[in-house]
Amino acid sequence: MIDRKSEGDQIITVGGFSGGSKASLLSNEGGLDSEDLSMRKQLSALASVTALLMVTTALPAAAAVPPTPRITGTVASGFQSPWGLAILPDGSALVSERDTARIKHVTAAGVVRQIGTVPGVRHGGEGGLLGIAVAPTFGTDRLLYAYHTASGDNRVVRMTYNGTSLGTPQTVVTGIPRANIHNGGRLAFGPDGFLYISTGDAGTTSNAQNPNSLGGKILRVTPTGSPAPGNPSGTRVYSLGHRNVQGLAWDEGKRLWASELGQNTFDELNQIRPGGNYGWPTCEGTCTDTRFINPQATWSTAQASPSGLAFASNTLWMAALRGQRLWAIPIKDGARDGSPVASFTNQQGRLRTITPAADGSLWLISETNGTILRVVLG
Ligand SMILES: [Ca+2]
Repeated sequence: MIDRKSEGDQIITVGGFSGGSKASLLSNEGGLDSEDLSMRKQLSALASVTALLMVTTALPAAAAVPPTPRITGTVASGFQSPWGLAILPDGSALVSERDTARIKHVTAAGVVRQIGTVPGVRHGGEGGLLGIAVAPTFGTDRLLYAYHTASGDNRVVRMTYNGTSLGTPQTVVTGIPRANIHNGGRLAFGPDGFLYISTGDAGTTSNAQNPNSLGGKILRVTPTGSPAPGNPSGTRVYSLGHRNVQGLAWDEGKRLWASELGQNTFDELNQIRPGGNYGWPTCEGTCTDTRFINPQATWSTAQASPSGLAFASNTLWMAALRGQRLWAIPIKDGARDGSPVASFTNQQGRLRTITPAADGSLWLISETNGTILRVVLG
């Protein structure tokens, strides 16, 4: 079957719960007839119950409850297909627009100004200008990194931002598989100073297990794009067996977490270990194959279809596209520490990105509304 479940752009309501933390029945977005659909629902229900029992029994006795997020205002609006959000040292931010290839500057007070267009971007489907990241050395080198779809691949480029405009891009990593779907696209510098890149399988599921493909991976590279020292295989690959990772965040113990879009059944939140194999395409969600690392949490694709991820207050905050909600997942010592809690369900449209801002709040992008919202915890 051709997989048309990508970021949940097609919505078919066939059941499922509207909220809460339990895995539930889910829709698929292919062209199955009702009989197939019914069978699939039953199978999915069985799988969901099994997965729920597995994760529930693994929880500690005194599970944490995450703080309650509140939207206290709109930082800025008027964006078209906003995707990436990077905070500059002065507390202002840069925003990338997927479809237009534009990058905009947003002051802490919310004043928006276009600073340039990234050349060579080829928007189509889920591809285009995706994640951006400010170099940890920005104060001296003024470098901005961007992940984008080009004519023949997905790639990472870097360019200067001198406070007024963008310089000419240099390539950092090329040859990441591209397609209309599953382009990955998140960029983040880790606490180790290296650049982490989330990729997708680009619709070719075998990419995820192929060590020679950059698709279906989390990559870890130096600021110039070479394999980072200490990578598990000496290549750029840091972890493999991913379908489409679009969220990266580190917790207080400098452990990496990633959100991943599932196919028809389970989206995933994973704690990422170097060299870890996360199972795709053999496994979607939790399974019993000991070669693979199971997710810390799963959701139906109707409840999540997750993109951006951020860490604050012992909690991971996961922006959901099709789910149109913000998930809070309490974590402790590298594991989930309670049930995920949903907020803002169906109130702000598709949520693309969430990032800790300089003012202590979280800035949350609504793709649907073209806005950045200010979220305060507690
Ligand atoms: Ca997996």
